[in-house]
Amino acid sequence: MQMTMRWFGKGFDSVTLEQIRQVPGVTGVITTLYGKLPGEVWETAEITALKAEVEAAGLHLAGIESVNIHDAIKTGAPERETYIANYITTLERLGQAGVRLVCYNFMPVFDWTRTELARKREDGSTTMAYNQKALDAIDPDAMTKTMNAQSKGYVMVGWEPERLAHLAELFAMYKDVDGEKLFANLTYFLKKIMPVCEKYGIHMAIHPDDPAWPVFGLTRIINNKENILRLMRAVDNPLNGVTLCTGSLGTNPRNDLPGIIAALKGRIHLAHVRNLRYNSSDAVDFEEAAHLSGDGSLDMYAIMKALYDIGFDGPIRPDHGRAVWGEVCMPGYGLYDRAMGACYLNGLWEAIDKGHR
Ligand code: CS2
Ligand code: MN
Repeated sequence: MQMTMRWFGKGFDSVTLEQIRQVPGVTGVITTLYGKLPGEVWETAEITALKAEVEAAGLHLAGIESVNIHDAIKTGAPERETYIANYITTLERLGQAGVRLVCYNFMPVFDWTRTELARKREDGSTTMAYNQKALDAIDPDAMTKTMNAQSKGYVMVGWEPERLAHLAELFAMYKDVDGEKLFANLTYFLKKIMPVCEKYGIHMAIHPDDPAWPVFGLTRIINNKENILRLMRAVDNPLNGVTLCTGSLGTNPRNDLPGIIAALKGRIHLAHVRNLRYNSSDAVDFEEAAHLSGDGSLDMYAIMKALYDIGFDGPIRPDHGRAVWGEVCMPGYGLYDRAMGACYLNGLWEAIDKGHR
């Protein structure tokens, strides 16, 4: 595996490439052109500049997270053909620049959803948290406003104000989109892009839904072993793979993470490894814990061992971190806690590896 960290780009991220370079064992970044809206074509010059910037800092551009999918593709609207063509152009340009990994998600309207961005923990750190009762008590509009109000001025992943300004229209677009339709639209899209992926060896890695159940009545389909395997079979090409995000799949305590990893051998192209703490057995309330197993509900050793056992050799990144030591950063994406996470995951991997010799 290759240990990486996510970086949002200069002007968007509070963390610098120079800081990431100094985290022991981190050799690459997972990055994106953060200002791009879903559906926009990426320019070759912007892609090559991004790559050059990362490499000048002594790091490797390990993959793009994300090239986001336009809602017309997700809903199967007639304009999807234009947006699929745009997506193919972007993939073509990424492929020409040597990019071989692209993460994306297929969640309707909202990306990940939390009801709190800075819940205070007993050690004084703050973290993102979810409470189903709190979610049920508000409407999507209020949710968008509170998310953006708590984001300390940072534009958060998947919560672009430009797009969410049209919330009512977005919800109307998804009115008749049930799980089956969404699945059909996803496979339609994947089949169309597979030729360009084949041409350049681009590994597509779908990010699971977070949380792993419908929110605000919008369906969610990438949320358990069965559904993910169904997608792997529907487009049975090794380039159609997944981002194994433990914090997203792990929101559902019934998801057996090591079992899911074993079942996806050969199809995991990127791993997001982070811990969660369930504050109730049915995950009605959970918070994002430190990466350490002992701080949360997930067994991080078992997760890393399962990745090791399938011979995973792609990029891993710590995922959301807490805000610690007074750091001012985008919620979930400060330097300190994620750097601790990277060191811990590297330590687990070293121990597992040495135990095998
Ligand atoms: C999130 C997502 O859990 C995560 O990694 O921060 O926003 C994720 O980057 C996207 O869903 C991937 O498209
Ligand atoms: Mn993730």
